[in-house]
Amino acid sequence: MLEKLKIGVICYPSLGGSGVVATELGLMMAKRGHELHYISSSVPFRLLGRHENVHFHEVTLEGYAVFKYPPYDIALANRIAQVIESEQLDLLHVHYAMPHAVAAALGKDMAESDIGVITTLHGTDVTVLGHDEGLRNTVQYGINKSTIVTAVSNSLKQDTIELINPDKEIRTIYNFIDEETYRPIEPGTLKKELGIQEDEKVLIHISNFRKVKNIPDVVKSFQLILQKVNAKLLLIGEGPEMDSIRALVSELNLENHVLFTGKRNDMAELLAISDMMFHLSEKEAFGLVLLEALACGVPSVATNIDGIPEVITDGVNGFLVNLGDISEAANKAVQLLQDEDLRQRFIENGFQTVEEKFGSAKILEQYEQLYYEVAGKV
Ligand code: GMT
Repeated sequence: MLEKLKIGVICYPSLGGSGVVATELGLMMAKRGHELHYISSSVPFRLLGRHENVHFHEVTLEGYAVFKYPPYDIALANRIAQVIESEQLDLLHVHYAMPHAVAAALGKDMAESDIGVITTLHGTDVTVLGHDEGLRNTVQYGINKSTIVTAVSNSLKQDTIELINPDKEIRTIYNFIDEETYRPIEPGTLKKELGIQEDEKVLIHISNFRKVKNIPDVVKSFQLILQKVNAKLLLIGEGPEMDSIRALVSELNLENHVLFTGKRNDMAELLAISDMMFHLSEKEAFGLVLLEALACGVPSVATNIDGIPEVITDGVNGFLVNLGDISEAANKAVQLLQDEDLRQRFIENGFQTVEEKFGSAKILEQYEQLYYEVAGKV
């Protein structure tokens, strides 16, 4: 039997995609008997509560008048060094290059350790920060200092090679689905609770409301859809663009048709009442919510950019549209919402996609192999 590993995980604790992947992956590894040590500023959301084989090491930082910007990255490196030594870790798995890959390199150096570091790139750490002259070299440094680098899609792998020019090979390991959480369930009473009529179709958009999510196009396209389909648009999440989206909804007189719910934890329930996911991002390395929707039986209309076509195949398990073409997006949405046979076909094909490409067992095995490789225990 293979030895159980002690794995240090560095990730953002918030609800963003990279944090979700880091925690779900860690929890599944813990169930396989490995010992997981999360190092972060607060307990990652999904780790709240007790989980066997999972430990949390908080990064603390005292305020000090001299600091204009408290040096979180340095405090993180300091904590990484401590945990490498105190827990005798076998490897580090870092999610999102900035600042985590750099902090891991520094922490490893401080601990005078030869521990292996896996860095998983998630998207904007390359596709946005890679364009920032003030950070590009640092992203490159973090990647080059890692032992193994993975990207969540082939598209992100290609973008990293072109934008960062790393001296490391990059391997693609797709994101996966936690089948216990994301599965079709009975709709229940949520539709009624949200004030949605039985005969109204439901379109859902879930994101962190950042500019890259291009939510104005979702709202403008929805206005066109309303000319043909009686529907409500659910906007789930929070983020910097929230105020401008609310203003746009009001300017277009769509208040009675658009529901802002804020952040929610009941994703499977929300997806159970949804007929279609609407996701018109201008950058998207993978699109974890599109995969979650497929697993819950909700087909998407999404933009044909970056890693999205690796999850959604146009005309098979959803529709892909050109970025910025809101009438094409509306036409495809109307087609999907008015043709239940087509929608059912997409749903069935979606289940097949999830099982064949993104099942947790398959992806976990790929990560576990990497863990043994990097820990020198193959
Ligand atoms: O932009 C976000 O939605 C958050 C970001 C993150 O790192 O938390 O998401 C990225 O990682 C997700 C998980 O791998 C991917 O599913 C998202 O596509 C990716 N976001 C972008 O590329 C914009």
